Amino acid sequence: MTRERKGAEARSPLVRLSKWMSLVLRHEPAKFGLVLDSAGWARVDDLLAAAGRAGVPLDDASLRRVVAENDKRRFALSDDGARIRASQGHSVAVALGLEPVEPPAVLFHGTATRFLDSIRREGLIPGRRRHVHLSADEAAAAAVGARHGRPAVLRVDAARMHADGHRFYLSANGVWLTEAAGAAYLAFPGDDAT
Ligand code: HQG
Repeated sequence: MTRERKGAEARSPLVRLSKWMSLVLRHEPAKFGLVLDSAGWARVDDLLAAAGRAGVPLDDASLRRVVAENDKRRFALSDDGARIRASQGHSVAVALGLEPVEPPAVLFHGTATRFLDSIRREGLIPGRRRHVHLSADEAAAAAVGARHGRPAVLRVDAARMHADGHRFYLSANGVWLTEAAGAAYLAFPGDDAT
């Protein structure tokens, strides 16, 4: 994504609302006076009230547009439409209630080249989030890596991790999640793939 395009996106009102919703529903509910339940759900009415207090122009219609139109489908509504949560990406402690599922044989993780030495030593760790985020799609992983700097895409031997007992989860918006991935399961750019 070019700098210009990124700037244009950041200026779009719905993107700005989505970023605020991510901040509140993934990272800082308490700062905005919001309480999430243990699975990460907030009452829509409470989120709208929190927005009002924060001076964020979020109303019921724009919230539902963000949910429906968000590029990565980051948010989900409960069946009755009364509650909302982020589908993944939390730093606050939530139990999303996802069932472990068998992953594709190979998954990808996008990162920045400056993290590679550390990842070779420690493997992939979740940092401030609850999970390591992986993608079935190499190009999508490259885009995630590019957010952090010069992108590098790692191949994750998900089949072997799964065989070794590591659990994988698929978020409602298609992101693969696992707790950590040891360096032995990773192939780095330039490694011999054979
Ligand atoms: C790196 C986006 C040093 C890791 C995306 C990443 C994703 C290490 C950074 C979601 C490391 C954490 C998450 C180690 C991992 N040493 N660095 N041992 N292990 N790292 O933002 O995966 O747009 O928390 O490679 O689509 O970049 O927000 O994680 O570079 O699904 O909806 O530490 O965010 O979704 O960065 O991105 P992040 P991420 P949204």
